[in-house]
Amino acid sequence: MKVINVPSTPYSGQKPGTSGLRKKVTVFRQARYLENFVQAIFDTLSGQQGQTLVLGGDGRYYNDVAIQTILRMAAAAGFGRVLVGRDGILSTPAASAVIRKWQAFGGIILSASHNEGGPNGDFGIKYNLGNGGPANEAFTDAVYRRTQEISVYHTVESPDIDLAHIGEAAIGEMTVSIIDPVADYAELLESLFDFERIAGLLARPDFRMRFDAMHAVTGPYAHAILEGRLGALAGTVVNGTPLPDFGGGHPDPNPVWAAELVNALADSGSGLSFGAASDGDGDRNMIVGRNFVVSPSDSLAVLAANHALVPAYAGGLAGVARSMPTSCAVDRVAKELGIACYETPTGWKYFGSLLDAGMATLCGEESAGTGSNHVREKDGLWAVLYWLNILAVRDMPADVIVREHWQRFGRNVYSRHDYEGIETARADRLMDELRARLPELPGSRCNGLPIAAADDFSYTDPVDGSRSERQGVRILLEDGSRVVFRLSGTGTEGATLRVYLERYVADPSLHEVPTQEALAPLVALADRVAQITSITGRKGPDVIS
Ligand code: VG1
Ligand code: CO
Repeated sequence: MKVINVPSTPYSGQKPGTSGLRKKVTVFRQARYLENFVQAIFDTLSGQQGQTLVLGGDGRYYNDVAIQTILRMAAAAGFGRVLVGRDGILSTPAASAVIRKWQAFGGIILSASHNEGGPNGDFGIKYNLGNGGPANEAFTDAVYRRTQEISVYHTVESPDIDLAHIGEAAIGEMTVSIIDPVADYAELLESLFDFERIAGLLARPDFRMRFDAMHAVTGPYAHAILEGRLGALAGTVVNGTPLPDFGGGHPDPNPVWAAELVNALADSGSGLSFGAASDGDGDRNMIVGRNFVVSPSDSLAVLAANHALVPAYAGGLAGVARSMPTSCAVDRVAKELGIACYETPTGWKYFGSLLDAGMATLCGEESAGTGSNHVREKDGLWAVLYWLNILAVRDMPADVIVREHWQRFGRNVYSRHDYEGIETARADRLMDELRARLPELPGSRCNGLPIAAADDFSYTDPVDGSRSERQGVRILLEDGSRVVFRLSGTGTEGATLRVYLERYVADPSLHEVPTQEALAPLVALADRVAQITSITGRKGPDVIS
């Protein structure tokens, strides 16, 4: 096998964000762009000679081209074997499951997740370690540094591998194993949940479910697991064939981009009792009851509170973890269970050390991500099956389960407001000015609301002691309400400002007040404190979830 050394020069801006490197397809298609980044990953690793790499993606535009490039470079880097999903498909949680099951050295996942796809859409790439989880900040920082000094990448000459059929091929001395992208993952999920009971629920004539795969990667998984192993009616899974451009939409399961599903569940004529959706790469979940969208923060709390009903977790939870902007609903459950609740920065990579150390069993983010120690990624279908397992045992609709939860624990009314595509300079100014005001806020009043504390969140990993600074501005009111501000680290155009709003309501007679109404005073405070309208020129958010 002859390794070819191709001279290269650095590109600026190859800095991984919240979850890997995400850029427009047009950026990734520039000569040597992908190669530089992949080489930087391989240069940052050590000891990969003869080892196994897992490779796959969400099937978006450019997936096929990138996979062939990476296969050749993996051969040049000395990997002994690559496990690649058939047709280059692997959902993010499935990739994590495969890495763990086959004790691979690591994995490369090609996805820009919930971002739109197609020739003018987004592409992304991230590296996962041998524990199956996203590489930590120390690793991604090292990769970034390497991209800034790269002068050569290594590849081999070899024709494209046909990935359409399960089997083995070779590139030089490296074996390419084309695997069923669903099998290992489905087997893992079956080991966690009461499939018999869920199948019983799905067979009931009065229970009808719809799963919207949003033309993204979960289609084949949902077909095989829900309609195949669990016997749900054919047609339960909609938009179930992955398309390179996701049918022109954003594969983002929120009330805006999954409006069709939400509307179907609000229409009593549809006969549907339960709805769910997942995102581009299959790690997010949306749970919808009849005329009721479950807030992801509530979902995490409900899953924790009901863990005893699910075989894999019936023995108890070691602890739970949530990202900082996620509502504190799960904290109340943890308190009652007498277990620890960790608060981490945004992004799944921060949960890995807690899961590895056995300190947390369930983790979640407000952005529709929930998961457990079964893999090291958030997992969309896992969350859907967890909910189905609870519904099957408790024999109640999803909305009743959430309402009962509020009765018991109180309700953390919660919403996120996103201002997308803001000019970067303006967004930076907004955050800078907000940060500058932090010292004067505690003890002051804004719009009549007394501010108790204000800071810029920083985190020290309790396992390895690593520190992450500037992870979002928090304003805490005297009544426990919170407003959090941060800029997105997954966008590819301008900046996205995320404003997270939370208010705790104990009184059950107030639980049905519409969310936006209940949060209106906080929305006004957020605008005033951060000068959102005046700096961005926007009248309101683009997406409310
Ligand atoms: C967003 C979410 C974050 C999530 C990340 C990756 O990041 O807020 O909670 O972990 O996306 O999710 P940001 O930096 O844009 O706020 V996924 O499903 O896009 O991989
Ligand atoms: Co995702």
